[in-house]
Amino acid sequence: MFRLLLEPDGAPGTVELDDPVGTRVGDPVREDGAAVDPVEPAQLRAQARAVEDVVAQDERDGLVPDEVRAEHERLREAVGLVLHDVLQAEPELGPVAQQAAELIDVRRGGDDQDLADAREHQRGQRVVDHRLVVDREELLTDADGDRVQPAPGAPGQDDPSHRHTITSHPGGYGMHMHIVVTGGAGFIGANFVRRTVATRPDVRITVVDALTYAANESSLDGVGVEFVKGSITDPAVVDELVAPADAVVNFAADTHNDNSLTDPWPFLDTNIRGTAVLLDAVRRHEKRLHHISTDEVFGDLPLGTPERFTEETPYRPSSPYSASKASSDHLVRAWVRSFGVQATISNCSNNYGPYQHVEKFIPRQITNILSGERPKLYGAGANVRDWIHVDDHNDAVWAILERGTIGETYLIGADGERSNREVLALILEATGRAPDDFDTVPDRAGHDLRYAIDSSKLRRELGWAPARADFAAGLRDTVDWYRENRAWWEPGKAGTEAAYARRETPR
Ligand code: NAD
Ligand code: TDX
Repeated sequence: MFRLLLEPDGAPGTVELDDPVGTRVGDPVREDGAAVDPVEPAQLRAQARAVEDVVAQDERDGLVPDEVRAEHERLREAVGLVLHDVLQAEPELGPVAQQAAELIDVRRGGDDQDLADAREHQRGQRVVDHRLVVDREELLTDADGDRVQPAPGAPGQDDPSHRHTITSHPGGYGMHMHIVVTGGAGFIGANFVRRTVATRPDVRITVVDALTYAANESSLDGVGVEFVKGSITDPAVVDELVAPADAVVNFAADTHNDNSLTDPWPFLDTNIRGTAVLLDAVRRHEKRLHHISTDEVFGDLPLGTPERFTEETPYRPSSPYSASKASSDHLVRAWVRSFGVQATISNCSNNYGPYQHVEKFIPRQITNILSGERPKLYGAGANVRDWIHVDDHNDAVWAILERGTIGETYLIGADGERSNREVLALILEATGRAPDDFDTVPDRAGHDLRYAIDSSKLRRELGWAPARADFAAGLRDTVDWYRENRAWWEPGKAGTEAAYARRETPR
């Protein structure tokens, strides 16, 4: 058991420890190693409150969960600074504060009035959606029966040497790592959250998502994570979320090339300014950032050559979308070099899998067929994309988070080059349609010809390899998922197709 002695402004004070832990600790020292004035602990002791008292007070005050967690973080930092190697004290602190947070979650229930109350309490317009803060056990019985088993020997599990290490250095996380996932209600982000929750029970996740048209809150149904509706362009929201976290994984972006040709401005705002706001926060709070980017920053490659993108390929983006993603990558590198921000970048090829918006190529064609419409191929369908299953992408993100070198970029790809015509042929086959049962529509302006990723650095240095490299099998699973989850995609389908019809109907 220990007792925290805090200075009134929340600065690290000191700690009293009972034996036997106490005998392992020398005199209290400050963060810089200097001895604490012996008079100070006595003064601090006079003002001190026990941890239980602090938590009980929080409960009485009805603090919203993030405020409790901020307090928890403050207490934890106070302990961590003084006692770098006796963090076994932390598990006692964690559950106490966590239980208080959960209690308050439960007490607040989930009706609209509670949400309105929560809004009043939130600084910076934060909205905590308590409907998503549910028992973590639920996630292990995935609604689809598609339970993902913990990977054997996954870092941070059953590894006593990591159990109590709390640090913002890669490879050193372990129990209680707390990550902020931006864009977690979108396609890749939601898959990342679901997979992380299912395979890494000791990682705590806070999702922040602006819930643009591209988001689908129901992608996180049954997943026990804190959900915050907010924009990465809002410094107050971002600052408050980053402060208590260990790391940020930035999936949030405006992502559809076709939309960026119609209206580029939201792309510049979220993808560029939003990334800058995140960088500013992780710099201030000295937190780890992993920035998710795309292979489209490299422009395109000629058809029919063996050439592939590498980490050294110069940037040559074609569309407003890819130019905004390229800008965001440059900002990350600048913050790493100029300010020592602890960041990594990954550039991935085209993802496919469940929970992808029906505006994107593969889900659009599948859901057209499932709605009795014909698939729509741009131009002659000769353009080549390098497909990767979303789970393989997200496993690579974890490899980089845990083992990546700060300041480095990693390309993620699964050697999945296929022309759009070839992909459509597989979809038609999987749905029992004739090979010619599709329409061709006017081509995309500035349409990139071919993307191809050389991911050998990631494989060599971090030991990652795609587990779902059989594209045809992954595509069949994806067709099945859309077939079985009509309620997920049907509400947005007609609106998406109406917008496409305006663009694709020759005038
Ligand atoms: P998506 O469009 O499905 O999801 C993006 C999410 O970000 C949405 O939930 C949206 O509401 C949210 N968002 C948008 N603006 C926001 C803001 N200002 N603040 C907070 N949240 C905001 O996109 P996706 O396909 O899941 O892509 C995720 C990331 O991966 C993006 O950065 C994208 O550039 C990158 N990427 C995607 C692919 C792909 O094939 N889909 C490939 C490589 C890289
Ligand atoms: O109806 C269609 N018909 C068609 O032929 C659509 C929607 C697309 N296409 C073609 C255009 C592309 O060559 O299919 C290919 C894939 O198109 P999208 O799904 O729009 O993806 P793409 O433009 O390649 O970009 C995707 O991969 C990289 C993501 O949307 C980006 O966010 C990611 O960065």
